[in-house]
Amino acid sequence: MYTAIVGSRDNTDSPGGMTLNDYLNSYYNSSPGRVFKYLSSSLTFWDAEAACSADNMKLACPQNKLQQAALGQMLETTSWLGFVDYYTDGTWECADGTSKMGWTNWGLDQPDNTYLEDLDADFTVIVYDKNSPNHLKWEDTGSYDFPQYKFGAVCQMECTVGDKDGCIPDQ
Ligand SMILES: [Ca+2]
Ligand SMILES: [Ca+2]
Repeated sequence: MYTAIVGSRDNTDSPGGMTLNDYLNSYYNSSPGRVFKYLSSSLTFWDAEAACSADNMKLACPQNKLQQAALGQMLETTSWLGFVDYYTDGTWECADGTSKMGWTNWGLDQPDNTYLEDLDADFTVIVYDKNSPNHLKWEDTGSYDFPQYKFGAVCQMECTVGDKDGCIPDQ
């Protein structure tokens, strides 16, 4: 699926004698990236973290539109992502400590920091609901202290593009 996205780029000449496609491929092939895996089970945030860990993965923190598009092709249910703001309310970062939230894909009126009326929302899901304006967008939900919501999960593993199938560049 990813190959098709890259393959659709223009194949015009670029300086240095390489085609643009060759240049992009050589660049991507040494780039850090992420490979993703979708878990359809109904899990609390903590159980989702544990399920990813069992596969030597972490909850996913997509960094750009390419990675987001890959998630969109995998999902069948609303799913936990790895973005949390339980360290500092309003400051979103990846729960594994490796990356901040740079590029964002928040849904309409999100994040609204609301969970069960009076609790801060500490976690993030990617919505899967074709009837919602937030379909495949992010929402904040769930609480560090009072976990009860259950969703699917998206796990990620760091990788080098070119070394692993399905490895999507972070840039
Ligand atoms: Ca919050
Ligand atoms: Ca929310």
